[in-house]
Amino acid sequence: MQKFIQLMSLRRAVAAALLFVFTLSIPLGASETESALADWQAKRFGMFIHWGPVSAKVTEIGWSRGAQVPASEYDQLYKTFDPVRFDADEWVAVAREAGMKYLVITSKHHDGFCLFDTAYSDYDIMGSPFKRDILAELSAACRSGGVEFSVYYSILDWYHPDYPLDSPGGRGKKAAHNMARYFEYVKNQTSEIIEKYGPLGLYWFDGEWEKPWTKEHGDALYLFLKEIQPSLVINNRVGKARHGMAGTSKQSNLNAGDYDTPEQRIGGFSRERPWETCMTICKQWAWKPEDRMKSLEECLRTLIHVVGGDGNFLFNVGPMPDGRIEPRQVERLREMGRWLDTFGDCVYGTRGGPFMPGKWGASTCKEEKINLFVFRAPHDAPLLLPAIDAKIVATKALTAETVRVEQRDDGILLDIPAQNRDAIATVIELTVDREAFAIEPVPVHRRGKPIAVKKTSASNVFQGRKEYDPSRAADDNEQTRWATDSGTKSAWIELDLGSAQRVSAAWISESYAGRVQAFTIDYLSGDQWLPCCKGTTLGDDFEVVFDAVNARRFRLNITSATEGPTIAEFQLFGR
Ligand code: H79
Repeated sequence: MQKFIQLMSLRRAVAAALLFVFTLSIPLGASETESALADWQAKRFGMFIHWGPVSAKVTEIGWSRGAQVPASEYDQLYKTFDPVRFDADEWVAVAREAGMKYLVITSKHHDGFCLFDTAYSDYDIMGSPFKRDILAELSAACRSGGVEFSVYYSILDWYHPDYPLDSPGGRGKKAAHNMARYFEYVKNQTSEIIEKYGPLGLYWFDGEWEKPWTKEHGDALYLFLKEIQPSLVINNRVGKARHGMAGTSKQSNLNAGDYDTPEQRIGGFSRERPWETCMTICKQWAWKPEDRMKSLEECLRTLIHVVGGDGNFLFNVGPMPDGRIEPRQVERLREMGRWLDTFGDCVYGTRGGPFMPGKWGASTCKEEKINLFVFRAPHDAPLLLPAIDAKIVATKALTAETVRVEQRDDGILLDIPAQNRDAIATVIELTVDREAFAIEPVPVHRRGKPIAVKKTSASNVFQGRKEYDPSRAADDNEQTRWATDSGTKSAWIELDLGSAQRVSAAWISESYAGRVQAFTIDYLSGDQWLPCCKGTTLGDDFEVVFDAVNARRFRLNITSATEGPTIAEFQLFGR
């Protein structure tokens, strides 16, 4: 025991020394990490796979334990898990056909079940009737199929007796737990995975937010794994620095892994810190029959928006209990791949910008080329992109035949005739007179800048929470929103411009498109609210031009909604 303690403290001292070196001078393996990060960023598009015995219950992986499925039943599911149609080469072929360059599979999700043959637990695939090591077969298939193999690992573990929290969802507590011993289990398994199936591209951690995991655990695990494989790329969920589902990292915490992880949402434009949006192709992470599947337009525009924001896109499928990826999902992925066959050069190995992504579209760049992906131009006018500090020397329309591009002092005018607008994205290549990545990134307003707002107010704010207050609809950021309490059927949001201004157009983006059923845009004249526009549905891209009014206060007055309305942007324009 004495020896054990000495050993532990020695280890801790070494870890502390390493941590000191890591945080205050040259990061451990900095060059390997940097080049591995750059290689991974160039891949841009990957496949996420959430799978396990729970697929038989068609409920959500990890979270349904102790909720929709009693824990005692959940924990026995592996005894009948027999995915006889599992074919690793087939999965890898689907990823490749989709244009995905890497793959991340759940080695162990929150439910604790191990999809691989582990020496440290019997709750694994070798205890199932299937008895085939999924990770061994998949990593081999990836290597021969030219797709980089990576692993997801849940830090929290509702099943393991040493991990303090239990299902449902961590609300239960285990009687006899031992976090120090559990930490050894994590180290044993994560190193076992590298040794057996590595080298890995990424270590994709998750479930770090619960109390038992500390920043110290995160730092120690990060250093431990980088020592085994210096080229590993580790996500920010190894530590305690993540801002919830937004996935960004708190700046105060030096060791926040190598990149940020927005979940089920598109991350904000960022070139400073690598990031990756993870998102499901349907609603669940695990398979569910007839789960609503995203349209091809949604899938591709999400990919384009992410890449245009300089992020990677990790797109999830949950294979079925028989081992196959659902055929309609395979078909959707192949459709994405066919688009990428044509436009892959504008995606892989590019960086986001210089025109920041939004409802209008997105842009990527490489060497002297800028690729524009236009989703929507104004209905009644050419699209005006802001001015950039470079001269356009050539333009080439990659989808439409005729697109007029005119570089003026106030910006770049793109005239895309209606019949030449592509259903997914009109792609236009600009060649500039310098390295495109060096051009300062600029936000895009299809009609020029909206009128500045001095103050906002609203009839209702979702749970009174600051992150949903009305200013979020006037911050020129489509990622944030004003929200109202669930069950709200009518509501208003007001923009106070500080002084009377000429207003003749508005742009509104509803976050959950389809809730608003009737509305007016009103302005205050004396002590009377008068309408300047009336309408029924809004959707995520409502644009209106009306007879100009001079006023200081404007309201979007929603008179009928199916559910609490929520608005990403409410912008006013003077021309
Ligand atoms: O594996 C998939 C999901 O099962 C898993 N992450 C993806 C990749 C997932 N775990 N939790 N969640 C999804 C949602 C949990 C959200 C919350 Fe929280 C946990 C809310 C409060 C605690 C995350 C951590 C957001 C704030 C803190």
